[in-house]
Amino acid sequence: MSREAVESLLQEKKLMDLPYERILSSMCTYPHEIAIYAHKLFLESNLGDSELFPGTKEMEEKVVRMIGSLLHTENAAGYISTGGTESNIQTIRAIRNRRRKAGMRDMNIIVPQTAHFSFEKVADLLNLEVRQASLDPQLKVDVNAVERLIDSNTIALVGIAGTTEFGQIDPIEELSALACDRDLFLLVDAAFGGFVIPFLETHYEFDFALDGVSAISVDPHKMGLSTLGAGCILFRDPTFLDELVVATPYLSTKQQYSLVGTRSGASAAATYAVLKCLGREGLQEIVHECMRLTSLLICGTKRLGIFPVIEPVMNVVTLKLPEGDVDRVKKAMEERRWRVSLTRSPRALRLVIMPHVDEETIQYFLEDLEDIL
Ligand code: 0PR
Repeated sequence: MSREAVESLLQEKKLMDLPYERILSSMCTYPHEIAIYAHKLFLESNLGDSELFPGTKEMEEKVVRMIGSLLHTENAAGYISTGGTESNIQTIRAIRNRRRKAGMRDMNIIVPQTAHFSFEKVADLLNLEVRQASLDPQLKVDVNAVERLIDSNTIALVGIAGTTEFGQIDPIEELSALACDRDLFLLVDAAFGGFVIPFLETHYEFDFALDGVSAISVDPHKMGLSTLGAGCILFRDPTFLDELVVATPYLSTKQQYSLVGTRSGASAAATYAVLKCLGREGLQEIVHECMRLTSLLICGTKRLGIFPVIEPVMNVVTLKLPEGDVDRVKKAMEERRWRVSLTRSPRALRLVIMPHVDEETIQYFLEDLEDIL
């Protein structure tokens, strides 16, 4: 095919994809303009053989340090993963490998019922039992339930700082105390919340400031406005990275700790660029605007007699609708070109107020919701 023909084919496919403007179901958004610039500039860079790309490697190291410092330790070791799923697999794999070396078998980990479905992949790939702890009425994990599930084969606890469905923060402080007390690894899955919680007006303890937190997963490709394919893994104890190492004898780089081999440096560069460009102040502004719009949305729905399942902690809103209405409202919204999602339990309408949402969008959405109801 000619170049022009391929281009028009691509344009045709692009038109089939939805623009983000009316998408309220996604934890992704348009990357920041500087992220797009950086991504293009480092398109061919491969962190899987990082000695060939020392500039990219340096940016990755700086990102790990910057995110570490945001999360209260500059000495954390880690790398830019492909996203939250790889981060969850790799952090749990590190502790699994360490315990396996010590002779442990039939290991289990304990996650909240609200854990992301990536933990199903963790269970399958790592041959671990993943036990689900029940929640309290505010949809945070019940720490007593976690404690009851611990046995001599438990190697790790997981707390979520920004649950996928409800945007809730588990009681990480209590989980941290429990992890210290029982000598367990604690992973905080802050894939979504890592770039939100530090900038909220309410203060939450959820990061390395707590002694029991062993590892944190944060995704720059969600609220960090980076390009897709940017997660970040951080271990408090750098020796956990050694548990993931394989030798790569014929490469210029002699070892690798990432799950994937060839690994795009573009999303690492994009993340570096956004952090440098926005800094904490810029990120805070974005979070504050998302939270302002979240409040506006909630005020509007309350006026319609629709109340949230929990008062939003971050920019995730879940709305209680009369039994039987949830599917009808979702379908009617989709007919009006909105994209919304549903939670599993309790069943509710779920909206994520990402940076691509503006005040006008909230108003149009509320008008359509009123009309449909
Ligand atoms: N941990 C948490 C708390 C998450 O919310 C997610 C993804 C992950 C881990 C896994 O991250 P990756 O998808 O980067 O591997 N949460 C979103 C979700 O499942 C991901 C998403 C984003 C899905 C945009 C759809 C979408 O349009 O809803």
